[in-house]
Amino acid sequence: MGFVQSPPRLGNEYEDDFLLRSYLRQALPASMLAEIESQLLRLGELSGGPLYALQLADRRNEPVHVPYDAWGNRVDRVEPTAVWRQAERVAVEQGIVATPYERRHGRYSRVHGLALAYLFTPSTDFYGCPLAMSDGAVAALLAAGPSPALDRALPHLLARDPALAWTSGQWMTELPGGSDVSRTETVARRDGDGWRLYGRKWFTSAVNSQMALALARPEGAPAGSRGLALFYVETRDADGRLDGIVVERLKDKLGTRKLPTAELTLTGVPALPVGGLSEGVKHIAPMLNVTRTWNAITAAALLGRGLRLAHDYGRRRQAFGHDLAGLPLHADTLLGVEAETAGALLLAFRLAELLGTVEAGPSGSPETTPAGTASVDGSRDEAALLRILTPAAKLTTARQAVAGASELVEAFGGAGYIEDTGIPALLRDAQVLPIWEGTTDLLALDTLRAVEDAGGLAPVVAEAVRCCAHLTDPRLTRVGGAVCGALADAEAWLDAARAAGPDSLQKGARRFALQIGRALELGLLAAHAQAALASAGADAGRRLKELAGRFAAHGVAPIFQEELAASEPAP
Ligand code: MFK
Repeated sequence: MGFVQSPPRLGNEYEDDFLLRSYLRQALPASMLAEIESQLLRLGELSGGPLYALQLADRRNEPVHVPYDAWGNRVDRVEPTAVWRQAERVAVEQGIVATPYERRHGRYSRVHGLALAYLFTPSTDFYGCPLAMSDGAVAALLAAGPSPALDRALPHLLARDPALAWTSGQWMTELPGGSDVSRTETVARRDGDGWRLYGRKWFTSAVNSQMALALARPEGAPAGSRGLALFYVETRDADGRLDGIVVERLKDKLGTRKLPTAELTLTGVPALPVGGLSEGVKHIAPMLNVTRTWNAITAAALLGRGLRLAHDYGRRRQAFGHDLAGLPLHADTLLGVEAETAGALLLAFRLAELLGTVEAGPSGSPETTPAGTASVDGSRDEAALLRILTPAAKLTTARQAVAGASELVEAFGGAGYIEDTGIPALLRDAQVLPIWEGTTDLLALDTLRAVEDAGGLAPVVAEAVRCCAHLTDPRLTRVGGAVCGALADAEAWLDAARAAGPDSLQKGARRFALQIGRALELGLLAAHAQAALASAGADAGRRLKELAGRFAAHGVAPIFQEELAASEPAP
């Protein structure tokens, strides 16, 4: 037999992740990292070992919708894949949803929980989706205050016992609108024993969740989004049968094919209002913000996974008398993806830090400041920064995931295009990230709104200043200059676009949001590299500095120069 290529392999996904480990070393108090590192190592081993092997072996299987039993009874069973059954158990045992709310390490518990999610998600065929929604459901229920729904759901959503654990769905999208939910047609009707929902939900993720949060319009409520209310729904009755819910079909999607996304008809499912009978969008917003944070973490995680596979493959694959890894152009291409991955990871975890701080509330415990950083002053500023960065980070990292996944698939040559290598799924799955939980354009508009609500870009500029304050390396100092310049341009654009009117604001919103996201990624990367130069050893510091330089060369300024010129006073 002639030549046979050995496939790419993964090792311990925590041990082999230079960027994640470097970030956690800087961001977490040393005593905390020492305490949680054995769990990260165990999950890294599981993710790169048995879970990845199962994922490859289970590649062809997809969830199956069984509408009727053998005797003609409507059952609407959805049979998950083998990976999902395993993932459900691992997620609960590792406490991926519970960790941020148990707050064993105060505000850092959110970083801990999302570091677990980061390691877990790439090997579990998007089981991160129901986990993200469950995490978001906890956030929304807590934000709405004491309620029977909260009492009922919380012990299940935060359970560490697989026998008790639930996940949550998020039912918003309907035929008239995915981005614009104000046209929601689902109606909530009050009858003798409480509220029931009637309508059609067009995309509902993870239909086998035990509960969901759903938007519906109470009968008689005004049109538009303010007339919507948020409802808590349990999907099955005491006998385990779907209660007032018909699963019409599973969606035939481009990617995330292991995730049972379904079309549902609600035929009177019992429901409890959450937070009153209006302003449903406002009440579901905490859920959206949490799932958008998960989205950003997942973008970085998928890029990291693809990079480790590509690096391993590069060491196994020979071409032109070298292994691929030794070919300067191949190495340079991967370095470009690694630079984008580093920016995405640092921004996604910065979001996690802010979420952890804001969740603690103003009286949260004053834990030690992470090494190499200074905290933004005041919880109000942190809340404003979190509000702006949530959409900006989601949209920036999601676009990076798609571009990076495309590059990574190409790094395998033809093998990257062949289904049973498992590589193509990387690109298909990445493509969901800029779509669900709000498209890039929609989130750009949300970024703009959040900036206006904050009275301008001051929280973002303060964050950039914080990042650049301790830069001393000459190259990193130049990088810091690019960050501040990009944000000054963003502010100038905002003034000019405001003056020009709503159409100008809308037209440039995507470039504006990307400029914020990319500039902060670069600022965080420069600060991280500078701190590593000082403390983590010359090799790590040099590598991070090279990544910062490469990211800067890619550019952080999508706003058009002509748009800025319009803001300059006439000569
Ligand atoms: C592993 C990866 C994890 C991800 C898994 C997730 C899988 C889930 C699958 C899905 O369900 S995907 C579908 C998700 N759908 C969306 O994300 C909806 C996208 N559309 C939007 O986000 C729109 O901007 C929105 C529906 C919120 C707009 O609604 P409206 O009807 O125009 O309401 P409006 O007036 O914009 O906002 C109402 C209030 O909510 C305002 O407050 P005020 O009344 O005080 O002015 C807003 O400021 C507030 N609000 C809106 N978005 C907010 C928010 N507040 C905080 N954070 C936000 N994100």
